[in-house]
Amino acid sequence: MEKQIALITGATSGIGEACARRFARAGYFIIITGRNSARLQFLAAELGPDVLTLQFDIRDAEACRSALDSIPAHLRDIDVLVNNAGLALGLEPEYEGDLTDWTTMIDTNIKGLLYATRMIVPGMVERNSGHVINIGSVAGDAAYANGAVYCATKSAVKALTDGLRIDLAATDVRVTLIKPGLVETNFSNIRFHGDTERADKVYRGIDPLTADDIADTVLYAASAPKHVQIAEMLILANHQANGSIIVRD
Ligand code: 8X3
Repeated sequence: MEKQIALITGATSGIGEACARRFARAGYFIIITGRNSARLQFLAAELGPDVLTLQFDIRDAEACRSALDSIPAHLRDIDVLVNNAGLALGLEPEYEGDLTDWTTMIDTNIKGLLYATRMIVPGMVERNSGHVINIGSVAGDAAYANGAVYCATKSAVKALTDGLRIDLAATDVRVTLIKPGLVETNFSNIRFHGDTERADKVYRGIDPLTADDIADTVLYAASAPKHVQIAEMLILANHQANGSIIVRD
């Protein structure tokens, strides 16, 4: 049987990178995308030979289109799309937020996810086969203090996932939303623009999730029998009740 093909966006770090490793180990051919060419090549060298790298900025619809158009014909029938590319920038009151941070989050977390979906899902519909797995967040369930715009983008991911599932209900294409809680990756370092001390505090006094924990759930959803559609999974660190309630040692 031919290898299944998984395309993972934002695969150069964190949950995306962990998904790339998990799917490669599970026997998938993987297409990994991201902006950082060196990181993509590094990962490909580790995981090869069944890896294709696509270097582009997901915020740029034209770049997204031409990267996807460059996929060789024998790798175009993507079985699993993991819409992972996303980030948080800043943690401050909504009325004091940075406009550039907002634009970057909205363009990556919402528009980038939409571009990949719009360009890849029609092929799945045509073949009546495929699986879209969107990485949302506990932050999409309810706003938390100083995180309104990030939370709003993840609420949008929830709405877009639900909408896609409705629009694909007559097909065999499955749609899943994975909502992680506190996962220790470079997420907070990016959020705080490289302030590692502030980033470290986010995970102090709890046992946070790892990127591998989340990649396991993504692969679990993808591996479920075809009649099983894991619609949504919320995965929290122990001692985390939701986006706001975290009990630390
Ligand atoms: C990441 C989870 O709680 O740090 O989306 O916003 S949280």
